[in-house]
Amino acid sequence: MVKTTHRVLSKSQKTITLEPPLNSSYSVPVGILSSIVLNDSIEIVLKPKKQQIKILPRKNLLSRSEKIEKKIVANLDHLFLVVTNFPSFNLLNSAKMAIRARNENIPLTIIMNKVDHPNVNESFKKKVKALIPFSVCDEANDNKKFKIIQVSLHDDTLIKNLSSKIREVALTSESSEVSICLIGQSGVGKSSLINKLIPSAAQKTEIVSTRHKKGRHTTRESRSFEYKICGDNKKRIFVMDTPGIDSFGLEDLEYRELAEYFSEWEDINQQYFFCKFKNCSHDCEPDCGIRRFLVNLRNESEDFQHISSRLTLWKKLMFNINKKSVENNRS
Ligand SMILES: Nc1nc2c(ncn2[C@@H]2O[C@H](COP(=O)(O)OP(=O)(O)O)[C@@H](O)[C@H]2O)c(=O)[nH]1
Ligand SMILES: [Mg+2]
Ligand SMILES: [Zn+2]
Repeated sequence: MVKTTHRVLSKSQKTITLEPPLNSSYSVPVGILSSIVLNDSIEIVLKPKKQQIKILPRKNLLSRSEKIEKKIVANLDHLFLVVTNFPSFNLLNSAKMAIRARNENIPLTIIMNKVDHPNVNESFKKKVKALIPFSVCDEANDNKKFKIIQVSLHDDTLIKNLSSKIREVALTSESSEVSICLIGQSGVGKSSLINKLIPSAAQKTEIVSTRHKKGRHTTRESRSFEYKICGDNKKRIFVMDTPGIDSFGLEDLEYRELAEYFSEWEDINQQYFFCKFKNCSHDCEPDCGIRRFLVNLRNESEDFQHISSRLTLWKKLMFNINKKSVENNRS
């Protein structure tokens, strides 16, 4: 009996590729293939006449929707949510991705791409800020936790912002193997950014697109690429490309999960004004601390704009949550 463990580097309809050995293609019975996701750790046990495949316990799992299970990737150390305004930005969907990451305890960084493009203007940048919790104490450390990194494929200095972030994630991680995944709407530039950072990834994309005679670089399958940083041979970094995610369900979102993403409400309640009602929706209830806090900020201030856009986003998301969970939380 031989027992080996492997990382899933890519997954298509019929096969997965694994490492080690690097990029070995592997045919897997359909039954188990559907449960395997990118970056899973799997164990293969070879017995004299048969083989057994087992998915090892996952650290976390990012999926599109809870109801119709659409798993994207597992075992992440960090998630890069790539956003841009060409194609146009979808705040609600992006927020849903951020919430899902938070639920799975995956640290998130927002990568604002295509800053060279005229659509990526100040008003768009303000919109994106709604994804970031308002920091009540506004300490430098707090901002670091949830940073927006501006990049452009066509600007090497800005690309460095991205590579330094990857480096930072890798070097601050305790594990020797670090997994980072790029997600976002299609066309935001995920594949282009990975190709830029990892030249061997670019080659693969080219081969695929020539074979299928397609001009577009459409990523249908999820893939993982090893990113080498100079001066460190001990850390292994895997950067993952995923197909564009244009809709992200959160049908089963619980009130508690939403409240965690909008942690500033609780901070404001504790430090400034109190909402009269527990689980206030900060919408039309009397004596709402958040609305009072907002009134106290000056209209034109950046904080005012930030809180207002967070509040608008919160209200939109409240429509999406499992109504029962609000009741449960109230009792
Ligand atoms: N202007 C501009 N275009 C970009 C940038 N990054 C990517 N693109 C273009 O955006 C299009 C979609 O990129 P792609 O990597 O396929 O997006 P994906 O669907 O997220 O993988 C391609 O035509 C890229 O050349 C950028 O920083 N600036
Ligand atoms: Mg792509
Ligand atoms: Zn309130």
